[in-house]
Amino acid sequence: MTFTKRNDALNVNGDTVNGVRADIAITTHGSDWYWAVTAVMIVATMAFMGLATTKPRQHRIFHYITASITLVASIAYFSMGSNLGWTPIDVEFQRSDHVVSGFNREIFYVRYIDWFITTPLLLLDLLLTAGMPWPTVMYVILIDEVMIVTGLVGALVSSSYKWGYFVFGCAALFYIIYVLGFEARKHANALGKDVGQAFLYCGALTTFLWTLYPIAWGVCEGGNIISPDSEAVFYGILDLLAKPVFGALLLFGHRNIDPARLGLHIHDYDEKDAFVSDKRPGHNGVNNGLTTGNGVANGHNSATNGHNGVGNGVVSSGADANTVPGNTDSNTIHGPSTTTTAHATV
Ligand code: RET
Repeated sequence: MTFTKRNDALNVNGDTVNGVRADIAITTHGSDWYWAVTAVMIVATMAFMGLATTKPRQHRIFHYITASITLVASIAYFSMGSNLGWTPIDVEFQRSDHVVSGFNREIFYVRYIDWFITTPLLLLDLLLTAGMPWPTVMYVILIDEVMIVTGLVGALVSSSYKWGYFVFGCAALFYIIYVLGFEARKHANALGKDVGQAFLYCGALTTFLWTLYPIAWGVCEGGNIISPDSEAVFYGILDLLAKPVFGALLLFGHRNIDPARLGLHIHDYDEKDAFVSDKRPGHNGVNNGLTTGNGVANGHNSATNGHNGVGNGVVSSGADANTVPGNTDSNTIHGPSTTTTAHATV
């Protein structure tokens, strides 16, 4: 039996969509490359999930977020490798260079669906690492969604008005970079040297890579300067660095950081319910699970106070805290004085 190497995607899923043929489209080389990236994304997802199983459940939050990012990307790249998830759009600039000559260009909208899901997760990875307060996390994510949607709409517009959307998207990116570079960096440093360093590496990589995306957009969907095959390579390399490489770096940075230090107090079934522990003091679990969910806001307290530990914020951040009197020893709360105050306040 002989095996022949064959990528049939372009034959099966042709270059005509809704009756319109895209004359500026990927070739089998582009499709092959997309398949290769799909494979890397799948392997990365399995690796991140495998690593997660080596940790107690309470310590897996960053593994889950990071694995979700590469999982979603695997499906987007599967679509693009299959020559699916695109629509033909009239180009604003008709070029004479044969690789980009024609009237319609394949615009892979599936890319933006991927980014719409994964860029908030990437930001969540970073902003949770920095222990940012949840309103900031939510707002930065909203601005990120604005950036992705403006990129998508701009890519689908044929006229020069596409650049209006592009400008909105770039403004959104500036804001995100500002928050990462200034506010979140300060927060991360306040949480300890190791947290500050993990954030610095991942934040710097993100800032650098994310500024290259609008450049790719400008020469692909925007300006129709480079071919769809080159587009595949340009965005593909960026996505590989921004997802699996970023993810590996982030998880490595987190290897010795307990999420509780970031205000992410998460409890598992083997820890006693804090309601029960309220009645039987001294029997609750390590993390007093009740504090779950207050995580992001907690980080805020600690970082702004400067001198308090992260965990302090937890007990002051909600009614939950009042169910754990007398259990301060088994809490992950650092800094007894604040703990006492917090109990008094709820
Ligand atoms: C667009 C065009 C509009 C202007 C700007 C853009 C930026 C996109 C970015 C995308 C990041 C994607 C990532 C994917 C992960 O794998 C939408 C291209 C500024 C920054 C990190």
